[in-house]
Amino acid sequence: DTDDETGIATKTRAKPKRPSQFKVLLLNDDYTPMEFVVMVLKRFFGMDMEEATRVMLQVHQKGVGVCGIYPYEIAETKVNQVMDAARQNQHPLQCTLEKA
Ligand code: NFA
Repeated sequence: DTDDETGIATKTRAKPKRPSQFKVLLLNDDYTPMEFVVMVLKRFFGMDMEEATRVMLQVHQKGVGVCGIYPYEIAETKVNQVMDAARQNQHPLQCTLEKA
């Protein structure tokens, strides 16, 4: 770009950035049934039984686990889908976002 006042070239163009990615995290609690967590991971994150069970157990044992990494809008939609399903079934399951 060229500065209007001085004619000196200045860097005002935006750098082309990749769309930022967000981790969708699932948090452990003492009450949500393991089967419900597995169902959520299969339904909203496209996991098969084996992967869903592995991620559920990781959350159960370590307190938190990554369900997937997505662009912001998709990650937000998945958090809302999980939270809606948990609320409808009266489970305290918590799902949140974190910048990857
Ligand atoms: N800790 C829950 C139980 O023992 C299972 C669970 C796993 C809950 C992963 C939330 C996330 N019923």
